[in-house]
Amino acid sequence: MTLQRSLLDKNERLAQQNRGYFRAKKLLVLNVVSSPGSGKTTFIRETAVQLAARLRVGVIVGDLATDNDAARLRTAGIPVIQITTGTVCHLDAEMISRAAGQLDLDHLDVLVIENVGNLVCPADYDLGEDLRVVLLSVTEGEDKPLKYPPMFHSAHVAIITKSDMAVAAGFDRPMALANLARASHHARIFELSAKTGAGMAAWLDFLVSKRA
Ligand SMILES: Nc1nc2c(ncn2[C@@H]2O[C@H](COP(=O)(O)OP(=O)(O)O)[C@@H](O)[C@H]2O)c(=O)[nH]1
Ligand SMILES: [Mg+2]
Repeated sequence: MTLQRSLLDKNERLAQQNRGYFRAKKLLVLNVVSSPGSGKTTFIRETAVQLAARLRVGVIVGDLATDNDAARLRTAGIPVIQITTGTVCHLDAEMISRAAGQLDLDHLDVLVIENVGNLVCPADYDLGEDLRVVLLSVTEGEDKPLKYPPMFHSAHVAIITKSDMAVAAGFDRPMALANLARASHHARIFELSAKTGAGMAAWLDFLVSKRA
């Protein structure tokens, strides 16, 4: 067995442990993945803030370096743990297990994990989430789903973000939707702007129904 294979097998075991633990705590767990800068932190912050009256949301955020994202989320009153991975380009199930132990999970309904920004490494690592959520911003090119098939194929939800910038970016919406239909054919698709709030209501209602 190759080293890579045994690492992935170990991750899979730990991910299943996480999943069992999170289920027992009645937590809905999201693993949010995308290219750097497509809007993960902003989207997670708006999701948590706008859900606050209905569900309590905590966040684990991963980056190679800095705790900037955790600081941004904390100022919005969101319980958050930052993981810095150094050179590692993804989060793994063991990191999540350790970070989750630092959150008061008994007082949360939803745990959102912001993965390290890239569309390659995180695809192979189950974290024990219920839903893998991939973001595609209107500024990054409609063909990303075709270029990164494992990530888009494994997603349960695909979200077109920064819809407020679609015209300025010359976003080809029919093309993006066609590409998502090919690469993420079983995924639920939402289109929204975390900045203006357009489209957020449908996403929030979806989360509430999933948690129930
Ligand atoms: N216009 C617009 N800008 C956004 C939106 N969401 C995020 N941004 C901006 O995109 C940049 C990167 O966002 P960030 O949340 O840090 O992305 P991350 O690297 O994926 O976590 C920041 O300048 C955000 O203000 C959006 O819905 N509309
Ligand atoms: Mg971020």
